Amino acid sequence: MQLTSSQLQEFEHRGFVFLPSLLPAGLVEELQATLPELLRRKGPEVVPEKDQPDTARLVFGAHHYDDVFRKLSLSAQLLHPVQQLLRDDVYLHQSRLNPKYGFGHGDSWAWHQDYPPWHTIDGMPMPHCVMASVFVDDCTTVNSPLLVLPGSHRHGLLDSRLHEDADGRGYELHHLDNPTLIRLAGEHGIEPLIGPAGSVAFVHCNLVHGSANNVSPWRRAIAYLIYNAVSNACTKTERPWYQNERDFSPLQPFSDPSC
Ligand SMILES: O=C(O)CCC(=O)C(=O)O
Repeated sequence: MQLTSSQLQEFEHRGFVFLPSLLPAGLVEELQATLPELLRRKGPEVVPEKDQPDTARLVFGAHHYDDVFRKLSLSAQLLHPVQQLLRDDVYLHQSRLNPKYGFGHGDSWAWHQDYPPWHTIDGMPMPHCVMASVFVDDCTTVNSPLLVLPGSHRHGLLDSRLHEDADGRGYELHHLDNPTLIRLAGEHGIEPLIGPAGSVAFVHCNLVHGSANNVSPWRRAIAYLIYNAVSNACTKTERPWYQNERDFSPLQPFSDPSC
């Protein structure tokens, strides 16, 4: 799987490139089958929804302890485009699964960029990092899709403030203020990323994104795999292994031809 030159240009210009139904159906079925056990997992790598201790909001690091996620993280469908976009060998800085349950249990995500905590806490030198957003479930207009501001990555690192709950919930999230959101949304618009399970959006780490509370009856799980260029390896170790990978060895695609 190689991106075309127009897809590479699209990534430069819009900050993401969306590939519908990229993954083989078999791998998507395996991901869906392994999800319930992952979502029952207990430990510091599982962050619950606020005021819902038994509902996972985020499951970090599944590629370390789940075979299907490990296979996904090494699939050529993800690795080759990311290597092309970053023009380098890559390692996986972080993976996280956001199940985004229905019936209002999957809470919203305020507008933010992902790069600030990686830069300030993990010591990632440059925004030379791509988030492969893998649709584990169908993402539609009604089950709270990921919303992006196309082209917003070109503003670089924006002023944002750390959410007051961030420390207590095991991850760090910087929120954009409303005047900045109004300005950027006016300039770039807002797009939902929608498509069937197995679709993948390759997203620049400075692209502004967020999502609403999922009040539909349908779960909307997305696995985010954060690939960093080996030449851009992180320099700090304050956060644990499941948020800030210590092994910077270049990843090689899994040899199974079905992946
Ligand atoms: O999955 C979502 O709805 C948003 C997640 C998000 O913004 C993030 O994990 O940075």
